Amino acid sequence: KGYNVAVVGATGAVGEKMLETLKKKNFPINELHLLSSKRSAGKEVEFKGETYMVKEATPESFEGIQIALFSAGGSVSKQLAHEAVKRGAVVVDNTSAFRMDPDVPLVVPEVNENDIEKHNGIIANPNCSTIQMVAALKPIQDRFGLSRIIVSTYQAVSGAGAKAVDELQTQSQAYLNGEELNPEILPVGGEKHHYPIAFNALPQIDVFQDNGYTFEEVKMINETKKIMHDDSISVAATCVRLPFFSAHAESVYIEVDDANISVKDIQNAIKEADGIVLEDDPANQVYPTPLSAAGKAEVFVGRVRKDLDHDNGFHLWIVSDNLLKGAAWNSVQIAESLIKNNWL
Ligand code: 11C
Repeated sequence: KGYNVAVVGATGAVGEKMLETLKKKNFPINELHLLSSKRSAGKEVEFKGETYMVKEATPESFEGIQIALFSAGGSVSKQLAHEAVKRGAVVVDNTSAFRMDPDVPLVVPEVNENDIEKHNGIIANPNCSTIQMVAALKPIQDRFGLSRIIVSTYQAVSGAGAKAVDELQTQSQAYLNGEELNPEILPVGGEKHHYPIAFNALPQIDVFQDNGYTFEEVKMINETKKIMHDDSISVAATCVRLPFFSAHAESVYIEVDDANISVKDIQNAIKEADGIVLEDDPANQVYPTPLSAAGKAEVFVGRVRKDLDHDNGFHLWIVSDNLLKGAAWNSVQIAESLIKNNWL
């Protein structure tokens, strides 16, 4: 049996990965509808050997759709997700439009799959940098308790969209040719000031909030508490954009409740968790990197160390493909769970 599936934002970077993931997982599809904003409508996209015309998403596009995967930006989701639900679809939304809405489950299946059951038509997919962190920390929280997280991110340019990817490419070539860099996109498209990303590090992802944190940092803080069902965990984040294309890396300091546990205990918890791969062997220089994780669906963890001053403190290095587990793969996992558990 197949389902009528709509992919909204089918021509975008995440949309492309959605289609790749649906194909890879052999998702049961009856009809596939590829939708986009007006700007990208009319493009042709191939899926499993067939060519599909991308159509402009309108409220009527969702007649007869059972599952709608949205990744066309927050404004499209705000405009059309409820229209899709009204017409009987369940929406998995990859934008930040509804994530903190108490009526909308925010889900990483390895962490809080059962929250999906409570949906009222919309399920939110968290921010990419949040997803990989909570997926890796959940087995630790379950076994040893978790009271504090301090994270610094090393994020790929693909998280900022196709134009940022082009900007890194063009600037890298210009830099090596000794030409002017002319930054126009990063750190944030709509902001007044732009800085070069090539051979640089930008400590701003998304816009600044009144408290001095960027919106990316605020997302990591708030989403983590919601997904892990614990408002009492202290979370602090510093999010940084670096000049590579795919997969986000994170240096994470955690404090667990149990001060008697060892690095081995943490490693074993990670090793036994679904979807998480331990790559941690300093003697043989084994640890994950953005290049080694790109294109893969798992979350990779290495460099597990005990803090030298705090018995309950540990450091970890967490890497995952931001467009796969951080976006498309997680969304399709949610859709699979809806089907498997009869929660549609
Ligand atoms: C980035 N994390 O790397 C962002 C992209 O809320 O889904 C994803 C934004 C989001 O710039």
